[in-house]
Amino acid sequence: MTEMTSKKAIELENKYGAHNYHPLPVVLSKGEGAYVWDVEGKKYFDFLSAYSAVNQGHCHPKIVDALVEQAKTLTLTSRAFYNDVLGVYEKYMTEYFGYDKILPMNTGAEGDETAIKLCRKWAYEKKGVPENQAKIIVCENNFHGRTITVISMSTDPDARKNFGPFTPGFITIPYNDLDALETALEDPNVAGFLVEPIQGEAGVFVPDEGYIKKAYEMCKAKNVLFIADEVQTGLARTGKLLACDHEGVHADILILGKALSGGVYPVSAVLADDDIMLCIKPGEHGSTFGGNPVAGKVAIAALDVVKDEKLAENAERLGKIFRKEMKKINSDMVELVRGKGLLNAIIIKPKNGKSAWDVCVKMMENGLIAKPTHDHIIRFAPPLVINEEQLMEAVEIIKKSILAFE
Ligand code: IF1
Repeated sequence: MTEMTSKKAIELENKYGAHNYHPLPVVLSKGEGAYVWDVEGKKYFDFLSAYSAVNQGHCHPKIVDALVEQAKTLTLTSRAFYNDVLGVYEKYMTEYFGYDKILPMNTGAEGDETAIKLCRKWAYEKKGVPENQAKIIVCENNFHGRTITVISMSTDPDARKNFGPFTPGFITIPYNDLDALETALEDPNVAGFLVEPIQGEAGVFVPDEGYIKKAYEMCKAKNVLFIADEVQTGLARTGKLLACDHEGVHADILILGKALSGGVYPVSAVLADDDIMLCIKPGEHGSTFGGNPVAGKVAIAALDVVKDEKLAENAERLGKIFRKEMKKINSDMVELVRGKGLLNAIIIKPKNGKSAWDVCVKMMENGLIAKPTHDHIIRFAPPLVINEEQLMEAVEIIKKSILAFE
């Protein structure tokens, strides 16, 4: 095979792949820890972490070893039969997060879909909501995935345009607005409140202190399920194991994904206690790959790493340093810095026609990759294994890149 080049790789994708993304013009071919390398061998800090899927760092040896070992032994049985990994994985997960049961799936969107089905089932069979009348409250500017029902909850025109008709049964309220939640909770047919503890895609929108706790309490008072989508904020990203842990909230339904596998395999999970989880009976939900032996072994290794390497503590400590350094940048392009742990973002005010995209291209040239969201926001989310020395080196690259536009 002739030598692969970045140019050739981009041409191949343009010619043979759907155009459903607009990637930064960098072609990656190797990853290790906080670093990735492009086809030509140039090294970069990865400050996106595949949208928080590689919290444990690229190709973590312990997780890759678990993948390889199980892949050589038994990859998939389907759930038509038992296997010797799933029960062990389920016990590990329920003890790790403090729930009676787990429903294993593959992608984050499948996790959200599963949570919606569980919530509706519980509403009809336990809360007594009339058939087909269950409603779930969601927030404006949410991101929960790309399936038809999930985009039915979205307020983003790009996510919805010409994909209708949409799934009914969702009430949309402003994020971080307890009065709006209180009003929406007056509807007796409300079954659940599905919320991101921090809105990632919206631009790392951190709600007011106490919002999640108060929202949880208001839901409990109305016998409404509090459903936390921690696909992006979970697994140490915000400085605690779960973002809900910052406020001591134990969601009725917890949705995990992304870093549940350390980025080596699609693994997602929904956790709940028996009174909710046992509403789904045999044959009422499932997935070919959900809970497969490889996923189980990979997830156990990925969660061991989170605990053994104290990733939450590292994210908490280095996140504070990162935000302090970002606020020191002497440029009016930096309008705002916000985040929690190592999930951060800066709002870029365009200058001389230069935007967040131009800053990202400049950072790429300087050895750090990140991507804008919603035009003017740059999300910074390095792998949580990054150390202080690496972080400070990355901070210098970010500063230099922004000041290049002065
Ligand atoms: C893309 C965004 C982030 C998520 C939350 C569920 C899912 C996601 C909170 C669905 C997935 C990914 C999807 C990915 C880019 C990325 C993303 F920009 F799309 F919105 F992170 F912010 N809940 N987010 O963030 O999980 O089905 O993808 O496994 O679509 O390009 P998934």
